[in-house]
Amino acid sequence: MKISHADVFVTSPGRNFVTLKITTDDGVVGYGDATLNGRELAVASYLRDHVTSLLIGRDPHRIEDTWQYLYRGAYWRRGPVTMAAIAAVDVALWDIKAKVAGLPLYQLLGGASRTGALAYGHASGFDLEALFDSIREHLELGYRAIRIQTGVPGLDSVYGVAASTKIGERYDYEPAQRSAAPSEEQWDTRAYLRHVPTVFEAVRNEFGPELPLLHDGHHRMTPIQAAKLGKALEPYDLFWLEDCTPAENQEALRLVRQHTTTPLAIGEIFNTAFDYQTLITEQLIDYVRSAVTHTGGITAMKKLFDFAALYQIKSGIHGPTDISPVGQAAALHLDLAIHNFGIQEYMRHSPETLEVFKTSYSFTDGLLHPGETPGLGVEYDEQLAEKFPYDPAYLPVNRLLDGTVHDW
Ligand code: CS2
Ligand code: MG
Repeated sequence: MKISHADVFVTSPGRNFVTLKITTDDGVVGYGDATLNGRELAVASYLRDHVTSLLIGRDPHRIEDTWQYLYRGAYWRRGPVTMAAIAAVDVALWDIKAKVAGLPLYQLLGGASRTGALAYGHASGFDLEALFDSIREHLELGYRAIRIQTGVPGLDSVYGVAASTKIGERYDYEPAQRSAAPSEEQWDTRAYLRHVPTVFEAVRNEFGPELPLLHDGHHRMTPIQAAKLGKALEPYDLFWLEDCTPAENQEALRLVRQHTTTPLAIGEIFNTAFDYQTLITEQLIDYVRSAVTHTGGITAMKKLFDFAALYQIKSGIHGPTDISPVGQAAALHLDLAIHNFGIQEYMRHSPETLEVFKTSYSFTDGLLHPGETPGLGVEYDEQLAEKFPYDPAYLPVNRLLDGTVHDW
């Protein structure tokens, strides 16, 4: 069996996605997600101009060898563009291997360790009333764990707070304002730090102590600010506080960790296990947030989770709507199979996205399941995809009130 074709598709059914399709000489097709929000065409070019021709004629079953060939062979290692491209190849090859075996992919990863993957959804509202409506709507949909984001008094908009809280109306809300140039938002950390604990207090009073609650700090705090927030949130028993600091400086998490028992999750912008080396070996975090799409695919993620498991650190795979259904399906197969599963982010794609990508995963009583279709269980409708051409859209830029550019 040999790879005979490798094609890259860019489409925008609601938002932009990059998909790699690998076809074998006996007609088996595998898909991989190569979407990098706001930098989609860079990954498409990396694949088209530097990778697809190298795949032709290779044995699709040699997944580890192909991974090492692309990672080491390029000489230039790591980085989000490279690792998204490698991930797409890796996931497409796993899709092919599982289809040839006639098994859902999770069976090749060791089989199911659980009946389904606990998912969390994004509730948000600019004020408490809108937030409570959004939480209720998520509970009605069956979510058993909920991320909470709100507006901050004095700021006009905050990234991660939906323009409309009604699912279906404008659920696919990130970036908050999609435009050909990044929109600009304002930020005030002191106002945020004062406000967030009051929000969690109100949510606990309204919804009780049991519901697992999460919060995303989006890299906006310094270590001492993050320590302060983690400590202030302890009475509200968070499932996790995400991306409290820009964790390129892994050592910074020592300070946060010394001050708070609020569980910490980090890693959606990381792309290799090396980004976690100190965080994992010193047990400075509790959850690994990488996306399969941005961290080298299933091969690399399986190794990363096995490494994390040695330190009782669990998974919390990144699953926003800028991960395509192909990337989301890959995550669900891992979630079902690995022992140290923690939680899976599940934002739900728009109806247009789900017409182009036909999925076989399900969401029942708060649990996701990848389904029993051989392979990943996602089909890509090429003809329909062509009706949604690439639409430049960027994530926002954040500025402090004095105009200084800040993390968002
Ligand atoms: C967010 C993401 O899901 C999350 O936790 O941080 O929505 C993130 O902002 C986007 O994926 C960026 O592309
Ligand atoms: Mg996040």
